[in-house]
Amino acid sequence: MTHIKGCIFDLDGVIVDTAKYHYLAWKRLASELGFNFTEKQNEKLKGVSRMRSLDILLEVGNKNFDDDTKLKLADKKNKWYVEYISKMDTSEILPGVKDFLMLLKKSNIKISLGSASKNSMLILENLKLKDCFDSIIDGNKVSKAKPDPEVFLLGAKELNLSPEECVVFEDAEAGVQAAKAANMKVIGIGSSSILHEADKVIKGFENQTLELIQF
Ligand code: B16
Ligand code: MG
Repeated sequence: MTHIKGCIFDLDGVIVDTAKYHYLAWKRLASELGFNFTEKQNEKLKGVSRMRSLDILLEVGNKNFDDDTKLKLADKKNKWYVEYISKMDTSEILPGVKDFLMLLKKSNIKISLGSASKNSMLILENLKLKDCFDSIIDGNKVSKAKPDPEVFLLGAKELNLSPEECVVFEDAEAGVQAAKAANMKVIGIGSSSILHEADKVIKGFENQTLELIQF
């Protein structure tokens, strides 16, 4: 039996549903560039870095730009996205998440964030969850995007734990692969048909107990 001493949480899609705000901002950019962007196409951007997301969007619209223009476009999208997430509050924390974090704290299990988002800090502050975390690893601290394990390995390191002592909570396929590459247990949040590589898959944190992190 593996004794889990640390939990590493992805942010978007696990703690909060920011995908809808990313979608609104990318859709606005697409519309400015003269093409439509559907919610289904937005699925491909989940868990993916900002610049890779832009590349996927531009592929959809069949558009090509030089690197400098691409940086400006990503920046524009981010400004709109930040406008949306600035209005977030604690009511947007996904059901059961706060209670589960409290349960981990009470049980002396260490907690880290492992997110690709460079806006993680602003989101955690608005959700009033920053103090729950012993370590926060976000898109500003890593150079390699998921499925590279860097974000989760850094999390374990900051918690002073070995990867084998940690479990990752992820909603995206690339994130599940990153956790596996880090040699960690992984619990998928969402559908088991998409997250089939995860050790367990749950719909959400409502009514979960410590049994969840027993393997
Ligand atoms: P930003 P996660 C990811 O967060 C999102 O799922 C993904 O859609 C987004 O492109 C990425 O963060 C970068 O976000 O533009 O705010 O830096 O799921 O790893 O918490
Ligand atoms: Mg995610």
